[in-house]
Amino acid sequence: MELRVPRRRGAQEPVASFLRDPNTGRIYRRGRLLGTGAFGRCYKLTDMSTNRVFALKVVPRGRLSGLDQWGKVEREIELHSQLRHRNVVGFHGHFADRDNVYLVLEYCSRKSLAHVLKARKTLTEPEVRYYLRGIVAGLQYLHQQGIIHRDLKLSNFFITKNMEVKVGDLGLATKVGPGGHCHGGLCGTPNYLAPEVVSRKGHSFRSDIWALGCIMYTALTGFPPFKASPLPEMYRNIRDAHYPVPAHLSPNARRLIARLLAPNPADRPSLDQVLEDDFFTQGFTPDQLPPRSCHTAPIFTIPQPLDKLFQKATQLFLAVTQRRAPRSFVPKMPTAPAPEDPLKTPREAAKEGLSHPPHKAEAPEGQTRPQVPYLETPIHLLLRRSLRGRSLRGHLPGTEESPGIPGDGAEVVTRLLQNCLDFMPAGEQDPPGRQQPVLWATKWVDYSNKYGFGYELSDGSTGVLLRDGTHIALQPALGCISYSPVQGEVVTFTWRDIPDSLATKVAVLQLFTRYMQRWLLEGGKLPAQPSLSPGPGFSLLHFLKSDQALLLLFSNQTMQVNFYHDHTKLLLNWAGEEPLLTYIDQERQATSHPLGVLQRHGCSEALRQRLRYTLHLLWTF
Ligand code: 9ZP
Repeated sequence: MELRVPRRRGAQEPVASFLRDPNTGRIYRRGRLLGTGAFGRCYKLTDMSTNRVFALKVVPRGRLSGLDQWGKVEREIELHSQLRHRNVVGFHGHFADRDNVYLVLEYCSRKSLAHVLKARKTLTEPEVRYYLRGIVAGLQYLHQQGIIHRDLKLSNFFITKNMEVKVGDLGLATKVGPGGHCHGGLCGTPNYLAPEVVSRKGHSFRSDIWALGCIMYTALTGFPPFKASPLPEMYRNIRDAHYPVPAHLSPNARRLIARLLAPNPADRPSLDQVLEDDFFTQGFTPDQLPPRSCHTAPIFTIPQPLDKLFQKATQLFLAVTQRRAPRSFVPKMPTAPAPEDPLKTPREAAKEGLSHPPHKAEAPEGQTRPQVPYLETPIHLLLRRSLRGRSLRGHLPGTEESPGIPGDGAEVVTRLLQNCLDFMPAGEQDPPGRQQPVLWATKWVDYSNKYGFGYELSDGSTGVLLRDGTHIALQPALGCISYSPVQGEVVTFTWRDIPDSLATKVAVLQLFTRYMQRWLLEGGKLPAQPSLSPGPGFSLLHFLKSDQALLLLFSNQTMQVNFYHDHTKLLLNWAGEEPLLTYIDQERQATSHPLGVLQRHGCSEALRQRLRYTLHLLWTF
């Protein structure tokens, strides 16, 4: 016999598995429960005709019995349905049935910033800048529309699959007139009450700015600035902006928090001023965050002293490129080695300059865990960046609008690999290979959003593909610096005759070199091979990063692909006339095969997959 338990009054009706929006005729399939808010439950939702996924907010009509409550949902719908901004959760429709009102909202698969903070405890300053930049952009938009959010908190910032942050839940939001104040009652319990709200003087745009201060504080310290109990004491602390200041925050972070948490709303910065604050302008903000940073501390943190060096180098770099360079500025670089002694050993270098102990890279393979920005940039951005560089400039018919394979090596490499794969038999094992020394990049640093992409080769030489598309390399074996202003042209200098106009670029090269020598571990066990040193014309032409691999293409038509997830690598070198493919496996064992042998014999699935992915990357050039 089935026992039927009578439903409590006010308890929620189950939500149907399929829902039809009578206005559009769309049919949705309800997915799993995402969570429950004060208003009701939220589910994953799939549009059956398009397979697009949404987040569904279900507000039970039982809860809306009061006119007031009904008005609130209506207002949320009216406000939210008018909005469209990349940093505000998208509103995709609403409908109702006998039991519920349904809001179809943008689905954010990485949950909210509250979830991130719970997993991470605290966030780093670059991450906080990244998230705040998005939140401020969304908030600027809301404020421009005359909307005060009134309930900004970490759990209302949702994160999409590609790590974009979206301001959501406009349940307590209100639209104000030109005066900018609203004295209307505030139902619900906003999280971060501003002093003027506690004192019942009304909520203004600047009350949202106060909440930003609380959010920034919480993200950096792991706890809110004003604790919940006892309540009267908390209110007093809020009115006095009296909160503990943790010593570990940077002075810039502390100063911005203090500005945001000014007791007098008029003293708080505007959103524009927030972005102009030293906290943003003097610190590194990633263009993108890797998804793993949702649960694991990021690996891109720049050790502070190095960051300072780079800041200094930026100023010098800009000074030179804007032709306002002081004539002798290299000695002013605080810890750069003197020009006549540029190549100190890592140990010597470690003795000077940076005062903190070297960060132990915990990467299983040592390298390829750069502590400098590790930006998983979408391919199209990299492509543009790469095209913006010198590789196509003035040499090839391709333009930014018509990419195609650049004819500078990528074309040759692409054809070779394509042929090899096309004609390879379906063998399942690699042919017997040989252990052969090859030249490869053992370390790399992507700081291309500011300076360039730096690398160290197995012969100990280093190079930087600079942001402006030029290339500079330090070749100790040849005792020279080579500078390549455009692809195919190279000038070499000894330390004595470096022209003033190149001093800043040399300084940047030195910084990269020192950084790689001191902070990065070798990416494999292949012995260094000074005998394989490339000639002075050698340079990095392109780098391309996808979410799975890094591809490097050099001027002598050699190529390297590093696969992040298992640290395996593919190298394509030339042994005389013969293209040689080297595979570095998870055990860091390098095995080389002439490409022709692979083509005739076939290869293992592991190698085949990597070749296919490499081709896929090459085709995106
Ligand atoms: N939560 C665990 C506690 C069970 C989740 O796993 C989870 C997963 C989500 O996506 C995979 C998710 C939320 C929680 N995503 C999401 N939630 C939203 C949302 C978009 N995406 N919103 C869009 N506008 N408002 C928000 C809001 C309501 C739909 N939410 C969440 C708030 C509480 C639960 C859902």
